[in-house]
Amino acid sequence: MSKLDKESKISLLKTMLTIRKFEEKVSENFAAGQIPGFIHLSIGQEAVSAGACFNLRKEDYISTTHRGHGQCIAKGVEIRPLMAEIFGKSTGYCKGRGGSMHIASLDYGMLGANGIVAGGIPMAVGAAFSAKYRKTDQVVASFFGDGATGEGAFYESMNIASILKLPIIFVCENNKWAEFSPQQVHMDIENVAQRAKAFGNVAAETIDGNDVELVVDAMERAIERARSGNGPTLLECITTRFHGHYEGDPQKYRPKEDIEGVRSKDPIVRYKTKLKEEGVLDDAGAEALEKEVEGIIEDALQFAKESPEPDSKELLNDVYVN
Ligand SMILES: Cc1ncc(C[n+]2csc(CCOP(=O)(O)OP(=O)(O)O)c2C)c(N)n1
Repeated sequence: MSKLDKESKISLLKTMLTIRKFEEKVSENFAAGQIPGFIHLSIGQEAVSAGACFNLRKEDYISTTHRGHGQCIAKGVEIRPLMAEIFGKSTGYCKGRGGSMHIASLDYGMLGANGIVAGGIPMAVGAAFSAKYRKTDQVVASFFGDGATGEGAFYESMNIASILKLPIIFVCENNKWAEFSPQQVHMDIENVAQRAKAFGNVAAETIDGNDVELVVDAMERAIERARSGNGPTLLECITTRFHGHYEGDPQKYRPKEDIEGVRSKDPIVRYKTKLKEEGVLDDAGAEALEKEVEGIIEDALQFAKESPEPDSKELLNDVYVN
């Protein structure tokens, strides 16, 4: 089990709270018509991002999906330009061109969110190859959903990573849904981790992804394996999507009990309770932490709202086709 000290535990809770409060604000503002484009939230899945990125270094790489705000935050990117990007403003990480689904911040090793399902996986393998070739000791974590494991890009990536023993961790956030299809409709096996067997040199684990310390532990093993040259791991984190596939999704396809039951699996409530039982945090400490996080999110929101729209004269800047 994890040997986390008090400071680390509070830091994990703070990361999860930051993701939750950030996304709740995004949800609110999207519903109010303040945010352009499509929004997919990871509310309920925060323990995967927070736990998986906890032991990554700033120079390590991640790639993520259309549901990637949590991983950006957990990797340490700044909250103001992240919020501004979602609002499509010129002060955003990609100057408002990327929006929610295409955030990248190379200074933090964040290679990109990706609207193409499984699209980030081969890019992560390329980064892992580069790290191995350059002998930089960097590792890469590539995040994707259970649905992405039906894509050819996933298999090609696993195969090449296995053959070349690349320093990569394939992190599957299995929330049991791919858009509007439950897992049993698109997979004839119980666990995504079983898919690793086809590749020889890929370690695999399935864990409760709503237990943040379990995620930290499993990632520690996977990072150690990757950094010591022993190759990739497929880490399947079972988790829960509280909201619909996209914001505004009425979820008519989803059984009522599934929607109503999700709150009982809240990874934040669970961790807060655990930390209180362990004496790491008391009520006043928890409240102060929440207030601090709310302040950070409120500041980012104001920054995003007050930031200018991109100038149409700059439309063709940073576009690399002719
Ligand atoms: C190549 C490709 N096929 C289909 C889609 C449409 N699409 C968007 S999200 C999604 C489901 C993804 O499910 P999963 O990988 O489990 O991620 P989750 O949404 O559960 O986080 C699909 C099929 C797409 N964006 N890209």
